[in-house]
Amino acid sequence: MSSLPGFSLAARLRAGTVVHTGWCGLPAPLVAETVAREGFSAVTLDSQHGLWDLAGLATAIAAVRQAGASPIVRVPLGDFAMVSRVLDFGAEGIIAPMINTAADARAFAAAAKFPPSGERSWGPHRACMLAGIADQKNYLAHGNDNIVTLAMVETRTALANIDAIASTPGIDGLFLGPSDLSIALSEGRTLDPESREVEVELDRIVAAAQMAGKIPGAFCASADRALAVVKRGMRFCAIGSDLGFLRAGARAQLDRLRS
Ligand code: 3PY
Ligand code: MG
Repeated sequence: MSSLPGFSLAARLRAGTVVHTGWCGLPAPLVAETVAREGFSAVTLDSQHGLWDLAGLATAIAAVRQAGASPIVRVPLGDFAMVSRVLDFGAEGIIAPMINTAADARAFAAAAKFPPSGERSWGPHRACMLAGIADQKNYLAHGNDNIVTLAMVETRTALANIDAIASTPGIDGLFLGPSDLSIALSEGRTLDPESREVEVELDRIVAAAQMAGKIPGAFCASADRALAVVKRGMRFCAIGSDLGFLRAGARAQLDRLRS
C-alpha cells in the first residue's frame, strides 16, 4: 500500500497500531481541534447524533488536520451521499451506522471508493489542497487504500450477516456500536453498552474482522474501556465524547468546591 501525503490513518491501522479517536458532537471546529491538540491522533466528528452542519464539518476537518490528527466523520443513517462529500472535504475515514446487510456494505463502499471497488464520484479538491497533494492523479491512484471505511455493527441483522459485511470489498473494518447493540439484543429493554450479551458479541465481531483481514473497532465510553477491549483484539477505539469531557471537567471542579 502506498501512502498519500497528509493521510496516515489507514497506514497506521494496517500496520496493526492501535488508534484512539476522540469523538466530537458539539458543532464547534475549535473543540474538535482542541481534542486533537491534546494528543488524540484521530478525531471523529459525529454527524449522526452530533449537531454538525455541513459547513461546520468542512471547517472542523481542516482544523483537525491542522492540529496533526486524522479527521474521521460518522455520517447520518443511510446517508451515503454525505460519505463522498466529507471525503472531498478531506476526511481520512468514514464510520457508517447500522450497516446490516452485504447490500448496505456495498452501498457504503460504493460511495467511499473509486472504481474498481466502488463508484465514488470525482471531486476531492479541498482534500488535495489540505493534504498538499499537487497532482490530483495521486489521490486517484492511492485514495482507495488511504481512506478507511468502518461499518457499524449494532443490530441482530448485522450480527447474522457479519461475515458477508466483513468480506465486502471496500469495507476496511467493523465498528461496534454497543449502545444500539445492547438495545437490540435486549429487545428494547435496556441500554447497557457493557451487557453480558454485548460482551459475547464483541468477541465475535473481533473474530469476524480478523478472519476477513479487516480492522476491528468499537465505541468506548472511557479510556479504561478502550484499554480493556484492546486486550481482546480491538484496534480502533473511539473514546467519547467532547460533551462528556466537558461535563466531567465541570463536575470535578464543582465537586471540589462543594467538598
Ligand atoms: C452506539 O453505541 O450505538 C453508537 O452508535 C456509538 O456512538
Ligand atoms: Mg449507534
